[in-house]
This record gives sequence, structure tokens and C-alpha cells, in this order.
Amino acid sequence: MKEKVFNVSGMSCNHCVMAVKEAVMDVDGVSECVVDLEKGTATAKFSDDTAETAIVAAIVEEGFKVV
Ligand SMILES: [Cu+2]
Repeated sequence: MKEKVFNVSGMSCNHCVMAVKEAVMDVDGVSECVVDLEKGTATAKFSDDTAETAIVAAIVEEGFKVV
């Protein structure tokens, strides 16, 4: 199990937080995701590198940037 803090830019409200959280939780291999609006971070626990790549793609697909 890996854990990583993704820096997400473009989140401005709780709707964004929920969109990112739901998108990340939908990725195969993700067991946990906590999104912090003030810090602009999404902290996720996931299984492997494939899941990590998919997490970034899922966030981008929602219209945010991973920096
Ligand atoms: Cu928003």
C-alpha cells in the first residue's frame, strides 16, 4: 500500500473537493482519499503505480491540475 499527497490546483469550493474525492475513490486500487481545500491537496492510499497514474488522470479529467 502506498500513500501520496497530490497537489491539486483549481479547487475553489466544497463542490470541487467532492468532485476530486469521488473521482479518486472511483479509481481501482484506491482505499482512501482525503481532500484538503485550503492546502489544495488530495492525499490518497492506493495499491500500486498503475493506480497512482490513474489517480492523476482522474483528477485531470475533472478539470483540475496536478502540480
Ligand atoms: Cu468548486
